[in-house]
Amino acid sequence: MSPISHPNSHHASPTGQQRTTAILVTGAGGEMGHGLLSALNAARANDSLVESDARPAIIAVDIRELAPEIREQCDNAYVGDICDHALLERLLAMYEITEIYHLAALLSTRSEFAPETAHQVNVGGTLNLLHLASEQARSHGRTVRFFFPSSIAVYGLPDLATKRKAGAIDERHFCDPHTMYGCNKLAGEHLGRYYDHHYRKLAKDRFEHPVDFRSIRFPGIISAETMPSGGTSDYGPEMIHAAAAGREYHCFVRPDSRIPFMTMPEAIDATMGLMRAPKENLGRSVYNVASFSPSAEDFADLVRRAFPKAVIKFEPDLGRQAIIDSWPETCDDSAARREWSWNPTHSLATAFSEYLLPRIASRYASSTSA
Ligand code: AKB
Repeated sequence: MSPISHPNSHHASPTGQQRTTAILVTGAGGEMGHGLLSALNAARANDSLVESDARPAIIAVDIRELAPEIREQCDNAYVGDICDHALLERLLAMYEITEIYHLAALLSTRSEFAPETAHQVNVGGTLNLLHLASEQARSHGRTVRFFFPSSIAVYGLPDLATKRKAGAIDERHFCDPHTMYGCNKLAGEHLGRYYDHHYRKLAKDRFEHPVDFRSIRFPGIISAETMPSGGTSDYGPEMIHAAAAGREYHCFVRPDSRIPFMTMPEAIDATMGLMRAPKENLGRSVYNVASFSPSAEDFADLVRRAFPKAVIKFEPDLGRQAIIDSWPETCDDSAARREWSWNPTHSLATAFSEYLLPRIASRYASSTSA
């Protein structure tokens, strides 16, 4: 798929003579892209972005055309596949990329229907981006800071009794994923650590630390603005959005199912917090973050209270239920709190009262009134 560049009027497209300093966001059109691009533009506006003497361009790559409200937050956008080497070579020629936010991935449920494709995209694509970063570092002589969104899917609890007994899991335990997506995310973490600390270990012309790799194992994420697709934690956001839109919701997990969640603004804050942290403060490459761990019934109770006409039926899908039962009830995020001052914004109650309900109501009010 050939890349299509849409240079914004206020940022000249790169000239052949020089390379524009840039921040690259892959999968920009996905669940996190919307919020992350807003945060990156805000950080650029107040010059808090490090590693560049000029204000960097923000460029995006996605397999589909970006929606207008996302496209307008980028200086250039390319429609293409992160597995397309020709596309990545062109980006290498046109830009001096100083940071990469690699959001492009197939999520856990979708990956179970096409596991080999998931591996190609989730691991092959990540390897391509890490290689791009290392080539960039060698060509402009500076380490490229690389954000990799990992997931609680890297954890694999063997059964419900162990899950309930384990409580809050830290980054070193139960890393035995039951899904291809979890295997892919764990592989991505290891590849990132390799490029950061061990890349081309025996090469005579070795460039030390081409990549400054940083990763967060995200829980389920709930956005008031976007709907996830293809995830197994999607029952949380799906339930709330269905009630707001006046649709009956058939929940694919049991009422007692419990995993960690956070709001999208918290996920973006965590991403920016880790990426802005001084490297010397970081004792690891991969971090847990946690906010609240409700049961599906807890969600349903709050949804029914907010939307009294909501119809929510629990009809567990045994396969998706088994995935949720293998994920932890909650995660120990003490390393993130200690090393880069991570701190969640919400409890489940304030996530509803202060973020989800006000924002979702206006979203569906405007769409129903349109
Ligand atoms: C999924 O459900 O696959 C993702 C995740 C928890 O990483 N939202």
